[in-house]
Amino acid sequence: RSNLPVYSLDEIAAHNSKETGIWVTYKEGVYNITEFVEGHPGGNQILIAAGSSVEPFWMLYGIHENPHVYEILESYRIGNLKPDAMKHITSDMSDPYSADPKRHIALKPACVKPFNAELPPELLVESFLTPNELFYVRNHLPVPEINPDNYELEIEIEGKNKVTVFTLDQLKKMPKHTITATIMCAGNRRSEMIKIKPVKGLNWGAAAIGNATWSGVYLRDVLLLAGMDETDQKYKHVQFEGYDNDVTGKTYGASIPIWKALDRRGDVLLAYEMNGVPIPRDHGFPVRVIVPGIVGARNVKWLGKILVSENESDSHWQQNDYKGFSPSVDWDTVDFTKSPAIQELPVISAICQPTANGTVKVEDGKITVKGYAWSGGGQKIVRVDVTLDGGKTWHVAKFDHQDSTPPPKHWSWTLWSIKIPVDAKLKSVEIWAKAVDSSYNTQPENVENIWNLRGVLSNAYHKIRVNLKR
Ligand code: MTE
Ligand code: MO
Repeated sequence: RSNLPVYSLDEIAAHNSKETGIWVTYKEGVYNITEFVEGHPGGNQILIAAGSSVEPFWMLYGIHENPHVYEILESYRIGNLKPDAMKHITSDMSDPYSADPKRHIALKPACVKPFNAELPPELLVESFLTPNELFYVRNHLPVPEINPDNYELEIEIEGKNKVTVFTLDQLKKMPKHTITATIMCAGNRRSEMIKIKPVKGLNWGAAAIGNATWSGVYLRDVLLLAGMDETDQKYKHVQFEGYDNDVTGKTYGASIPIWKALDRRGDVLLAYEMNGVPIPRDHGFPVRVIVPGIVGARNVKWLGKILVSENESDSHWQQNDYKGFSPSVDWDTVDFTKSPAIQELPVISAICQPTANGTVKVEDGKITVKGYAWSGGGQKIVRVDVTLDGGKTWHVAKFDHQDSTPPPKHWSWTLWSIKIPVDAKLKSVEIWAKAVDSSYNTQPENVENIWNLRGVLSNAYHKIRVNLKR
């Protein structure tokens, strides 16, 4: 095998159709699977990896965990991935994004610089844990380059003239904890609000969300080590700053309330692993904050500094963004000082299979509907209701995957599915879904009445129309 040719990621990416030939990678192998595609038991699904790595899909579809599958793939080997192919080259000094990492082709960008991308929703619900390469990315700035050997985390407690510095090694020597938590962007499902009236923000579909295991040290432990007195009532917030910055040197920042940071049940982590491996660059390498139950924006990546303070972060993203408003507030009347920063997110669900305006097969008079549901603040999903007739008849979905942690520490999403009978005469149908959480909070019926100028908190009943195939 070592005498096979060597290919770069760009050469592989150029082989992504029947015309060019279909190449994929697995670990360091390069494979020409053009001939195999026709006979793939999973059908055309495999084309989503064309020109890219099949590895994350083998995680999604567990059926591949079989030596026989690997043998089949190996028979199509044509070469090897160029050593260091995954390392980028910083060549273009005029482009601050030239050092950004390579991304998987299946992530569909809403914006490239900065990089923001989500997975097609039908893939999202194939696995309880979202593979790292397929986890949505929401960057406001270029991805910083951090050498883990020189990494430093500064901790300051306001009013004490002392800054404590932790290296990555020091963090790794502290007790390690692992949690499973869903992270969701406040703008998830914004595209439905955009249809009502334009909003400011990226056009996210329903996949700006993912679920992963995160390992690291408790923020609480680190703060206490740094000399924080937890009985001191003066402090109200914990501020975070990332190593990512704009041309003026301004860094990304956010804060969370102090009770969340200090609460033993809060599970706030300074994480250095995602799904058992070092956090990938796009998701905050080498250390990010994981604030389970709380909006994505506070889960600061590339963590550089922590400040325990009387005040919230004064960053743009804490003060003038990621806040909710009444539907009639517009850009002339909006006053950002009047709304609190979003922290815990409300209950949400989404239909992922079938997809909006797609086609679904009727089998034995029924269609299968699949999706996710999740609620912020550690609430657990207790029910998902689905209707095909505008709410005249509701069907209760079954949970395909839910972890057993009780509220208020239930950080993961719930994957659900249901088979529902359809009227034999119908050619298309509108599917609605809504979830109920352990506080018996449920989703609002209409997106119109929760519309807001930033397009955040878009958690109305998910309503999609699909065509029926018999
Ligand atoms: N942290 C830093 N340093 N810079 C950022 O741009 N984006 C935030 C948050 N943390 C961001 C950040 C937002 S808005 C979201 S939704 C999540 O990271 C996205 O995390 P992900 O890219 O790992 O999915
Ligand atoms: Mo976000």
